[in-house]
Amino acid sequence: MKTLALVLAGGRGTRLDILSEHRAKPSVPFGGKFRLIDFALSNCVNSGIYNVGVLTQYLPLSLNDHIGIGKPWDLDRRIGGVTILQPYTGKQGGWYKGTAHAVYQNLSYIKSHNPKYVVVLSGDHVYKMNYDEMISQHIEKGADLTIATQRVAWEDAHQFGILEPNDNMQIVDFVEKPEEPKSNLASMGIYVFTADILIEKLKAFCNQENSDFGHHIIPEMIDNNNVFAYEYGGYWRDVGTLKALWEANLALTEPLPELNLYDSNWNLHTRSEEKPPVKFGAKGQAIKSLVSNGCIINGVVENSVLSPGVVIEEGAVVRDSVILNNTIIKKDSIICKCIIDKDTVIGTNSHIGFGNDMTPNDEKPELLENGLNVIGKGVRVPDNIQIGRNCRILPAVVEEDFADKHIPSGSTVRSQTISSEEYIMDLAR
Ligand code: ADQ
Ligand code: ADP
Repeated sequence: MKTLALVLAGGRGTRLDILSEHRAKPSVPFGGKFRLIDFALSNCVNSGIYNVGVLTQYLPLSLNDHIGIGKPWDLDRRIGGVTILQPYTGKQGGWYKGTAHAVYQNLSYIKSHNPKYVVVLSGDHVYKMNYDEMISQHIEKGADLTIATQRVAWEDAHQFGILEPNDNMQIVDFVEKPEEPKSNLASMGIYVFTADILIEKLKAFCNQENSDFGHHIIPEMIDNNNVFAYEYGGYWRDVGTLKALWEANLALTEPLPELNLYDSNWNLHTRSEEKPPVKFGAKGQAIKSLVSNGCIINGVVENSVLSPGVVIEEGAVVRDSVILNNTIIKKDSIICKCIIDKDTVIGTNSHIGFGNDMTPNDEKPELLENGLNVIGKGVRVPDNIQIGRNCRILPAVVEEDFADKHIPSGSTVRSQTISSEEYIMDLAR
């Protein structure tokens, strides 16, 4: 039985705001040392699937760099292994439009593997899953397409493909992102296709650049083929919003989180940088937190997730926050409920997440209304600044907005990014 996995990694992830502005959503960091795509790739190898194509599109630089030749996932193989599939720009090609169109553009890659089954996955979901069990059900039911499903909260149901199976789990109805959902059984965007049928369907849709699985292929197949639901009861999150990303990260600090990263039967592989061990100073402490390699902790960290190379200086306090690689929190600063992107420096004696004013963000009220602040990559926040809640601090060429020492809740401000020389000097201090 030969299975090929195709990981859709081209999404823009607009609701992750500045975190996905310079990187594709699948390469957004997660859980300290990982990136979102590590889940799909690790699930593949943990399910025994060693032929994996990753379809990229939007800002693939950090994704390409991360995946490389696939060594951390044991996918660096002479035959098979991982292949990064960029959109063609040739005569018939162009940028991928819909998801099915993206797969269609790689028909020759699919055919070259001559698979019996094709598993189509999203590169930006957080979950552990053994695809083998789903493929077994697919074979057992004589399915042409099997869709993994999970119950979601009713208020979120409109964001998903919603389906209805009969008693035999055959899907009789499917609506992509319905305005008024009739059920809360959602498609997880994980599909097992019988390869011949997938190829036949893709060819039939070749003229539609916007063709995607949810809007076109699935409804058509429900009318004309055997499409079954596979019920998945385990942990699964589409961390599509800043709030969902923050919550899923912080959930990892619980004593027994739903997602166990320490399960030796299911290893989550990633490309790790060589960094020295975490170092705690005389007054350094971390409570209920994940602290990655290369961090230096001289202040206090509580209920937070720190990526590699983060420095917390003496007197600084970090609470309920996600801090990405190589960020420096300088002396006596207080950080509450923030997501801070990589290579950022927070000046001395500044307070981010100040007070209880919950005014939603002026530019993105729907994204920041629960008190969370987000700070972009490479931003330098000066000393002695107070920043309220629901604020966005964006990287900018020219520092504009820190004339005032107090940034009220709900603001969007721009701050100069630090130059690499300045940053290295900071590190050396
Ligand atoms: P969405 O995730 O909203 O819903 P879509 O935007 O089509 O659907 O993205 C699916 C995946 O493909 C994402 O991982 C995205 O990053 C990637 N992607 C999108 N366009 C791409 C392109 N042109 N090239 C490469 N990759 C691309 C889907 C289903 C729903 C289901 C949810 C579950 O359509 O039915 O409920 O997933 O999260
Ligand atoms: P991310 O913020 O997603 O982690 P990285 O810092 O890993 O991105 O960068 C991804 C890739 O992009 C690396 O190969 C890095 O060298 C390259 N890169 C990052 N910033 C720049 C830049 N300003 N110009 C050119 N290449 C860059």
